Amino acid sequence: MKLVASVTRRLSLLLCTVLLVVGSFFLTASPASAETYTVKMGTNKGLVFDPKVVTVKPGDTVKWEVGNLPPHNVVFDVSKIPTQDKALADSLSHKKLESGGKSFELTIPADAPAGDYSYFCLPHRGAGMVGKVVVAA
Ligand SMILES: [Cu+2]
Repeated sequence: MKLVASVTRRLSLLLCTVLLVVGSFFLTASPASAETYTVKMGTNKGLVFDPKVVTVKPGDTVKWEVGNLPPHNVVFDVSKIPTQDKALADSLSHKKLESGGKSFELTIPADAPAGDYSYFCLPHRGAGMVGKVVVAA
């Protein structure tokens, strides 16, 4: 009887382990996992977007965080996006100037054409505060 109880205990432990492993697989393998990329606006490197270039897929999100030397914003350059579509550039842009501690996000539209999307910070463009979102196919 002692042996049966021991085997039953071991089997139930094994079953629990299998259920946990299989369950964790479903938790981590979330469907087509969209990513969020964070870009710092103004760092101890000065008036920069850091990182300067992020490569994303449609459905991913870019989060811009105001760092040093605010205010900052993000204006997509209509002449430097794949379709030169002013409405698209405007819809992607965050023209409101944001002060320290603020952040804002952009989810790349599912139908965004692949290519390079260059942007700048309006008050600091002349100082070289420019960045790029590369939308991969
Ligand atoms: Cu700026």
